[in-house]
Amino acid sequence: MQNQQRLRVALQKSGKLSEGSIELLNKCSFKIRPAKNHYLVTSKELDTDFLMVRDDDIPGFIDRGVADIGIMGENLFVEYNLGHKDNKLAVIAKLEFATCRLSIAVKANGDIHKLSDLTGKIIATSYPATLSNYLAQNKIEAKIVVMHGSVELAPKVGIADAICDLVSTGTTLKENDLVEMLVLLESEAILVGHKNMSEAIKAKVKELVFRFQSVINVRNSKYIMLHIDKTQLPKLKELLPGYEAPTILELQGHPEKVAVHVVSEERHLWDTINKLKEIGASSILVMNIEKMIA
Ligand code: PRT
Ligand code: ZN
Repeated sequence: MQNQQRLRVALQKSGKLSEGSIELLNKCSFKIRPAKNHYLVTSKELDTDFLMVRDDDIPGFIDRGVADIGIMGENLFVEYNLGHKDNKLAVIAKLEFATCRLSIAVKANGDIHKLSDLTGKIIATSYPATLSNYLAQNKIEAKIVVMHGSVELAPKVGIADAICDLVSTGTTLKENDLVEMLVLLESEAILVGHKNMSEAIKAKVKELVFRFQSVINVRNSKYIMLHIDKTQLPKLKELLPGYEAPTILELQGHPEKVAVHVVSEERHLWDTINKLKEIGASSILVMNIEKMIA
């Protein structure tokens, strides 16, 4: 695609979003190799400039028109929206990585067990707007202490009675003798853009989203090839609900058998393979899929 205006994409330079963002873009042919002191990475693909910044700066970059689009956590998007009325941000696509949740957690053996117990307590968080909005909606009056990192430490050192922070596996909470009490929001990486883009930039973003979707659609799928007796085909279709009808090919010298190619969800892969063996499938090959264009 040839057009004059460069596409400016803000990415997290280093952190929980950067690896997933770069992996996704590289699968879409961008060939990004971030280096320590490189804050601007250029690509010939769609004539793109990548601005490598802290995630906290990404919404502001897009809002002020310094970047056209950017990848951020939904949690940050929500926080920015609440703190910046009339901003110019719009969600373009969900990217299905960096999933986590913003939760309130309390001391494992403490006296806070339910939302109403937070009345009059102190809660430490890096998400003050989201938390205060949630407390107001639930008519809870509590004090919010803003911290920009190590939030899990706050109850231990007596700064707060509870925390409101991101949780993924829950290991950090456990290590700090905290338990998750309630979830404020579920989050994943999202592609966000400026509400008013030129037609040239819109066309590039459309192409980028198409490429992202081709990768995301098959992220949890495998391409399975196997040999099987023709009489077992009805059972096989039950075991491998593919996106499309499976490809069935004759096997030379074995008129009773066929080769089957199918795209299938990875979720229960080993379980499925065992069931395939039970109905006599052989030469089972399982392959990764990079992209699938519908
Ligand atoms: O330096 P910079 O400002 O760019 O990075 P940062 O340190 O502010 O952010 P970073 O990289 O920690 O997170 C960026 C985004 O990744 C977040 O805004 C979320 O959208 C997403 N994300 C996904 C997470 C997590 N999972 C996550 N687990 N962000 C943070 N965490 C932290 C959490 O704060 C807690 O300290 O990991 C810890 C909990 O993890 P578990 O697995 O022990 O539960
Ligand atoms: Zn940050």
